[in-house]
Amino acid sequence: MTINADKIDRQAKRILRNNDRGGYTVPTSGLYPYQWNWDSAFTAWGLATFDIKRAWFEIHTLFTGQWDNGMVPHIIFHKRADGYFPGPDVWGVPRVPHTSGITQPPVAATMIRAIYEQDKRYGRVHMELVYGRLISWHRWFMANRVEDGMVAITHPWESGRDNAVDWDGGMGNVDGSGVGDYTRRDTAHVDPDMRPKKEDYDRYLTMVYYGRDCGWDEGQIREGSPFRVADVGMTFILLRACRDLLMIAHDLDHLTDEIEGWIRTLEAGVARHWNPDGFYDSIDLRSGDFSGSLSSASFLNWYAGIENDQMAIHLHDILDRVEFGVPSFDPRREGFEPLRYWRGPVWGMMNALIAIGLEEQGHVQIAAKLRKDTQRLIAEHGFFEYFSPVEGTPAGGGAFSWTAAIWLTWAG
Ligand code: 9WN
Repeated sequence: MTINADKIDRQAKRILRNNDRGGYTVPTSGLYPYQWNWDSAFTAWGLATFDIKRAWFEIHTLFTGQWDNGMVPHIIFHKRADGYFPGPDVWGVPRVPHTSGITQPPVAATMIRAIYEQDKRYGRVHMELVYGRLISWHRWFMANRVEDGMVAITHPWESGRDNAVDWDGGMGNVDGSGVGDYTRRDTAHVDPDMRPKKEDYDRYLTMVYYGRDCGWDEGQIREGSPFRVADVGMTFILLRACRDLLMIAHDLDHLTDEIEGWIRTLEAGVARHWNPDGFYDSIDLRSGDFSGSLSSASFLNWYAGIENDQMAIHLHDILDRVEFGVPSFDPRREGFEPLRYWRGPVWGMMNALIAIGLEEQGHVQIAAKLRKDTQRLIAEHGFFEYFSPVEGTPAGGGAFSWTAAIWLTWAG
């Protein structure tokens, strides 16, 4: 198939414009009608390819959601919108703009650095404004979430990989039976077979109610929460983000000791994520057990600046078995579901992060393959939320912002 890159570029830009709600961009119209944290960071990176002013605006609106303790929430509910559950009333966070009570993978420093480096003259003042915001967010992570150098999550939604196999053990401790009646909205927009199951949702809500009943107090949640898992994806992403923040600090002539300390701590944590079965893995902090899940997040080691030969062997083996990049769960394992959300499908932005890391570490051929795979998926099927890594079947929401953004920045 010949790819008409100009036409697809125009479509990608149109998607970002259409998903603009005035200063912030929704992941996709209908299914996700608010500003999501890591979606917004990817989107800003995409916007920067054609409208740098709007890209910085996206970043500033994201930080209007930042809590006084530094946490940047996973959803900012700027305006009332129907069609998504749980909304601001359920989270019960007493601030405006309303937000959720949990965070999401901190790709922001990395995306912001890319935007800044694209036009430093224009970006300098924005970078100076945002720098302190990033520092406080990372400091919040280090103080509240880093245990033995690994980043703990308190809810699967924080990982950005909602129903990944990584959380099965930890979610087994959560009793979802008392959650009562509620109406999901996601399954009204997309095929329920491509979304988390009802028993997953019952537990997600139980954990939202738990956090709300703790008044979102980090200490209380750390002590009592039934779900606390060291997320290998979060550890890699925060480590990478700290490295980018360090570069920004040098550029702005800020002190760097604190960030250098964070990097050392997280590097030590990466070693603890090594499952003796031979791959990077998440760990249930309540039981101490590894999740036993080789996922796309396991392959973020290069993105975090960490070389590993065994991971390279796994990567080649897995890519030989599927057509379109890195699946969200190991296709060699029972339980691989090519169309169920984070239990098998391939996500364009995960391919992008993995490939960026691989290329930086000199694995240029495999990085180029991931890019080509992603390019084909988008060119042949459109800007979907995710795809089957086996057939390329598009799934989830369409006209998706981060898929458009990675087309403009990396895949296209
Ligand atoms: C819950 C918006 C978000 C992404 C996540 C993805 C999905 C939400 C949901 O959509 O999560 O946050 O309702 O399923 O898993 O990565 O940020 O695109």
